[in-house]
Amino acid sequence: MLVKIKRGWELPEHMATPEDVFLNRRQIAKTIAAGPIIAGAAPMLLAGRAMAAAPADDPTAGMYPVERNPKYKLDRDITPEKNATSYNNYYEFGSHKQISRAAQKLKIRPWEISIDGMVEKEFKIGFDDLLKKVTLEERLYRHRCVEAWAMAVPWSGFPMRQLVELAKPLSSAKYVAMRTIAESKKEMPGLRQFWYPWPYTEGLTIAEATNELAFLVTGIYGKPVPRQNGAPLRLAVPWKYGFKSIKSIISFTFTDKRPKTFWEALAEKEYGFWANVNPEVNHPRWSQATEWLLGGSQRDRVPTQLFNGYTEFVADLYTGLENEPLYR
Ligand SMILES: Nc1nc2c(c(=O)[nH]1)N[C@H]1C(S)=C(S)[C@@H](COP(=O)(O)O)O[C@H]1N2
Ligand SMILES: [Mo]
Repeated sequence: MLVKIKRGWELPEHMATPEDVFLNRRQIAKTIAAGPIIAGAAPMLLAGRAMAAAPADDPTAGMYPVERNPKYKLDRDITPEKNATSYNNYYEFGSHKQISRAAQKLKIRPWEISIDGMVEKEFKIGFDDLLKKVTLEERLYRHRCVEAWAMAVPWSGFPMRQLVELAKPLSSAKYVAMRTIAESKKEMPGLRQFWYPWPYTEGLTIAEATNELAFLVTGIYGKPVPRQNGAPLRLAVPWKYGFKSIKSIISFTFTDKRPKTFWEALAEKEYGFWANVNPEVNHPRWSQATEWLLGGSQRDRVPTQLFNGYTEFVADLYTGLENEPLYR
């Protein structure tokens, strides 16, 4: 049934080459009958319509900026804030990139997070109470979308390991599954696209979740993370394709079964559980050898790196798993 649908989830195919991006943008503009037709260097033009990155109503605004952890270094400039906060993937608000305005409808308080499944004792915790139990820091991370665009941003947040420690998983738990809020079609019009397997879910092995790089994000550019980037709590796993970095998380479920993720449920031959970045393993429909940087031109390509440049941190997570499809 999904195979026949020529919308939403097929768009990444067209995003792969500059020519197709251009064509496809015109299609999108027509399809959604909204906004100007965006040509050429789309991200730069879009900058003019960028949303403010720090919602004035965010009760955590006073907590930022937090101290930068100097351990995580970039090999490229930080992406301009206006680009990272106005060119987004967040399908709950629409299957295109210009969702930042629509995302302002998301209600981010109260925000209750459920810790459940194979843990010593299941519990729920409000986001603001969770913040009192963790230590925030800033990290500069690269981000590589499976569609071949990339950015480099200063995230604020805390190591996911801290959340796993609070959760106290049983030793039999092997994975942690995460879920995005999907409560209101009014707030999230993308939920009306019934052919997607809502809610958006993702998962990691416990070993991945406790790797030092796995980071739970609460801020960006020294401010609370805005809704379009996944407020109030989203994941950043920079060695994996961007779709693993699930936004607006409401639950962490510990389990001994590998969770089926949103993109896997949609197109398992194209988007798998592991989704580690590898320039030598192409997507079935496009090359992963290079990427373009938000804020720049789609014609200026830079080489993609194995594990998005984070091999030293994560390579040992995958020994013994060589027969798994680790790179999609
Ligand atoms: N809930 C949810 N999380 C999501 C997505 C989404 O559509 N819904 N898109 C993913 C993809 S494909 C990418 S590349 C990143 C984009 O994050 P950004 O908009 O902050 O750059 O979010 C990921 N997390
Ligand atoms: Mo992505």
